[in-house]
Amino acid sequence: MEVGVVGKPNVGKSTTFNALTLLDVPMAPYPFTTTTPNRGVGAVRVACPHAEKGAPCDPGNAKCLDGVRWVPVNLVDVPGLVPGAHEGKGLGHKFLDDLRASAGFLQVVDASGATNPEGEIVAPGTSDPSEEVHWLERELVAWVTEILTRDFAKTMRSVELEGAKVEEFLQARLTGLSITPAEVSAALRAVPVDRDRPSTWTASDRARLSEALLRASKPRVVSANKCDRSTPEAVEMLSERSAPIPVVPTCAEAELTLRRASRGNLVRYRPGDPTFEVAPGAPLSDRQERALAEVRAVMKRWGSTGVQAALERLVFGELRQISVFPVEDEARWVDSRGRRLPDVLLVPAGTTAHAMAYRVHTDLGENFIRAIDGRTHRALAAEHPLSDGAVIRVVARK
Ligand SMILES: Nc1nc2c(ncn2[C@@H]2O[C@H](COP(=O)(O)OP(=O)(O)OP(=O)(O)O)[C@@H](O)[C@H]2O)c(=O)[nH]1
Ligand SMILES: [Mg+2]
Repeated sequence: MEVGVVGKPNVGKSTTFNALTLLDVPMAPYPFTTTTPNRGVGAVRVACPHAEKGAPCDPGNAKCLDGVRWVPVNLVDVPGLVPGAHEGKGLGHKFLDDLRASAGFLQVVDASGATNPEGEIVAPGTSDPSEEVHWLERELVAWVTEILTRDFAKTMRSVELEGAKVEEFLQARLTGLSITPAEVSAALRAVPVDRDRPSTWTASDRARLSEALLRASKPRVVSANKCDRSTPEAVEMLSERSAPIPVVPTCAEAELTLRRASRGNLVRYRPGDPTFEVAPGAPLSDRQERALAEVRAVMKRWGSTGVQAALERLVFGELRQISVFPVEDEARWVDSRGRRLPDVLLVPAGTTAHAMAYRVHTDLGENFIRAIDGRTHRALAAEHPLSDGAVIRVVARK
């Protein structure tokens, strides 16, 4: 799974990305610090069921800390977008193509209102961050529209002449954007267009279709960043004005400070925790002490730094991912090499046993006979939807 970190310049996208990945890409208090996309790996938390077996797990793809598995999620940090990017403003929107594979977006905004639409610093409270949420939508719609309608009139005339289905044509064109055939069909149902005569679709028909596609297939969560310089009232107003897009207050700078200090063994902190502890005897400089005191104040005020929560809100809340643990022995929950609960998969809620088998391996999907629930030891039919945290053995033809 991949998540794109997007937004206008200078809001803290790279700081968020660095905090989530512990990489070290450039961050600076001016616009267009990032000029090419950065890629890295963050993680989301799911409960590890190893305690139910009274024995430790042997993680392969997701480390386990105190019963919590950290499941990798790919992240892309792109250059800042400005209003009019689709017409070439700022750095334009070419790099949006680097977000094709993203399942959803974490939009970072400046909740302190201290950067203008171009990312230049202005007096706090001058800029309304909800405007960023709305114009980013327009830029994203313009991006999808452009992909959707490349050579549209010509292509659509030939689709009509050949008597082909517009639905299939659009599905083929949009798979590159990680939009599923089902999402294309749903968007075509939601927007009243004449499916038999796509060459007659107006520009506004196409834009409405793009908007429906985007809403259904690329959900967004807003990270109300720089909350250390904002107020609960301002974040509340942003939430109201951004609805139905969820808003999570964040302080990326604090999260980055904590993750780095934790890596250096100066503090004990697990991302997402409401607080942290200074490690006994940690050799903190005065500067570090002051920085940590500020972080503590932010966490006290907002409950946590919010960064891990924002990512998880997107992955679990908006993208509706659940965890499943494939095993090869349903009694001991081990794989063929005796490793207990080696892997965790994130799959969309509603994923069937058969679809999960395909996710593990194409062969397993093709030769699927049935699945076995590791808790009840009951057989599950191919179309059985899996529950969150399920431990599953797939029985396949050899
Ligand atoms: N006060 C405060 N400043 C922050 C926070 N997060 C980031 N910043 C600062 O905001 C500035 C911009 O951060 P970046 O991460 O470079 O922003 P960006 O969105 O990647 O910017 P571009 O790459 O130019 O689009 C830097 O000076 C950061 O230190 C935060 O939570 N609070
Ligand atoms: Mg950046």
